[in-house]
Amino acid sequence: MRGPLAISLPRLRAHLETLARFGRNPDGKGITRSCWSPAHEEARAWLLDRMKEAGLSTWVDEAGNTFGRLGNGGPAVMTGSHIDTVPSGGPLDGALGVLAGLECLQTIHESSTRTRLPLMVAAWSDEEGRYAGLFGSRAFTGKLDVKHIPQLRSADGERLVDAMARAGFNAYDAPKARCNPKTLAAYVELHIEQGPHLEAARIPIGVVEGIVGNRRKWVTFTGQADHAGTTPMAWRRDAFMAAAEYAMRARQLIITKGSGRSVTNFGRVEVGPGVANIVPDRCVLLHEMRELDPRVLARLERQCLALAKQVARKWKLKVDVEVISKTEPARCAPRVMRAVEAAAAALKLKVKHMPSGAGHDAQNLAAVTEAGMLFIPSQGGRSHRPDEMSDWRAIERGGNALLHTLLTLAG
Ligand code: HGY
Ligand code: MN
Ligand code: MN
Repeated sequence: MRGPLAISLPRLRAHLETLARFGRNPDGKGITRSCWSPAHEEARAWLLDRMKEAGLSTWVDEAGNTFGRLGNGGPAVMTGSHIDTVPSGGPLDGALGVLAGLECLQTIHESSTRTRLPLMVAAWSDEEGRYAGLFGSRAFTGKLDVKHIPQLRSADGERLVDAMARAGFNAYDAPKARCNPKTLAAYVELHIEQGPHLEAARIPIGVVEGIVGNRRKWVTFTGQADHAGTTPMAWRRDAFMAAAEYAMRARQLIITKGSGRSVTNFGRVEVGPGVANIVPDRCVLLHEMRELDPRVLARLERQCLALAKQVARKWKLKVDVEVISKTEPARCAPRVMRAVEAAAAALKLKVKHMPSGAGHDAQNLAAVTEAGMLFIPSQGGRSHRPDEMSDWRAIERGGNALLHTLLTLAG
């Protein structure tokens, strides 16, 4: 008597280890596979070959999203994640969801298991937002504002239009990737937790209840260059000092006035002219804040804008706040959460219901179909760093829980 349908961990492990080689840093530590980069495009070509080998029909849309499909007729049950990484990232963030999804569809195909609805797996472009957060799923769900496209650029100034052209895409065509929601029945994404809670609770599967929203901005303080030796301290209109005060006070505001779960980060600071003996006249902060409750997020955004203006007035200088990307919080669909619970129960795996402090493409898919996520534990809660990893047993459990969730949703 055969047990329940199960994925092939050896095959999934081989695919994860192969994908991890695309964009491996020269020192062997960490992976840098930014979207549209040569390493990313080689990885995309490799993924398309694996999808074809698995018996899927494949295509790439105008926003650079890569799809594999099993079966036709009727709205599809979709899974997926992303194959782009942060700089010096790990082997599982995104890759797990794409390759476990592929493994599930291949297992279903090879076992000739017939589902009522077709199945799809997607690799969404630029999830990590080197140019704009969750770019591919934003375009697919009709949330891409085409007038923003010319300004979208990486933190080191490369325009999205140029990066996409280099990979053979026309950025201005990206909005054509918008889907017809009627072609979708549900979306479920497997991802590493990227935090410590599942491992601490010794629970193998996380059922995600909601995904935080995010506000990402450039905050630029413009003061006045002066001689760093002769200018009296009280006269200085020091852009760096204003930015430093803003950063510390914004962090305090988000901790004390947020929901208690609200978080904020300053991932990059640029100071100009950038020499020892000139008082800085320009300081640019890359500032993001995250929160599950949309009202709290909107309030924190307003309060931080008011704080920036207040600090600029105090230091007698200008401030400019430019929105890079806005992603709304999303609640996961009860039907998808129940399907994850049923799959875990069938596999005798305990579950923990939890929010996601990381952003994910699922929060965009939630705008067009019933969407949800399941997590597996991250070793030490580590992610967005070279030593991001999960146990292979945890990966196998996650892959099988995804498989049975898809079978439940696809009937
Ligand atoms: O930043 C995030 O939350 C995700 O890893 N892109
Ligand atoms: Mn991710
Ligand atoms: Mn990530």
